[in-house]
Amino acid sequence: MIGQFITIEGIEGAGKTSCIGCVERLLTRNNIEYITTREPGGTNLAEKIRHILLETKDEPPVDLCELLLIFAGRAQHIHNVILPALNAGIWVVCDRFTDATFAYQGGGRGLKTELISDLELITQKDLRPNITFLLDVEPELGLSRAKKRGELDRFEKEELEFFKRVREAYLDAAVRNSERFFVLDASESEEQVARIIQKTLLKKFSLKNE
Ligand code: Z5A
Repeated sequence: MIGQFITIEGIEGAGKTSCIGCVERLLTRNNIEYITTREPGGTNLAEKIRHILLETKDEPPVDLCELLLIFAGRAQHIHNVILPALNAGIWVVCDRFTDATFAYQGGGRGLKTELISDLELITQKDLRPNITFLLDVEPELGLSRAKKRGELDRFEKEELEFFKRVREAYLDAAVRNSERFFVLDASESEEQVARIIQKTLLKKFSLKNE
């Protein structure tokens, strides 16, 4: 595997979208071939699963069904998009990956970590991100940013306590996987967050900033 696998994580409204833009600009300046993708989603089939997951009007999936749908989409995404890119030397920038499952389905929903770890191993084997940016923000602030965008999806309608558990699970994961996690204070300005991300990538991958 030659390409690098970069993931961006955080609760709603943490600022993942602008963070991805700053990663893309740095890779472009360094003439690095990359793709940007997201989870849930990333392929036609996985985007259909995403729609089911975020849908609010239809029958809501029970927690185990939600978890299995997420890994079903992930299997498709890894096989059809992520691994072919990495194996071809193309970098992959992914808006959320399995750390989100540990945070939302583990921390938020309360599903067992061992169950998620087993599915992770079955679905990914040894595939893990090379670097993960966790945009950490108080749920109150993140949700207030997200709410300004209009209609809320099924996750965004959860109680504040749910997002507090998600945040704690993310921070725990960052401690357990400190070799690849970079935690950023996402209550800072978008410019400041972008500066730190670029600085981290420049150092980790010996890139140029010109
Ligand atoms: N999910 C799951 O449960 N399990 C899994 O395994 C996976 C996902 C992979 C969809 O994800 C849902 O799937 C997600 C968890 C679940 N829950 N929800 N909802 P998603 O990533 O597609 O959706 P999202 O989390 O809702 O994304 P988001 O709200 O778009 O977050 P964001 O990308 O971090 O926010 P943003 O669009 O960059 O920023 C939101 C607004 O805040 C925007 O107006 C910005 O201009 C503003 N903003 C951003 N940063 C700043 C700063 N620093 N200062 C001021 N204003 C800012």
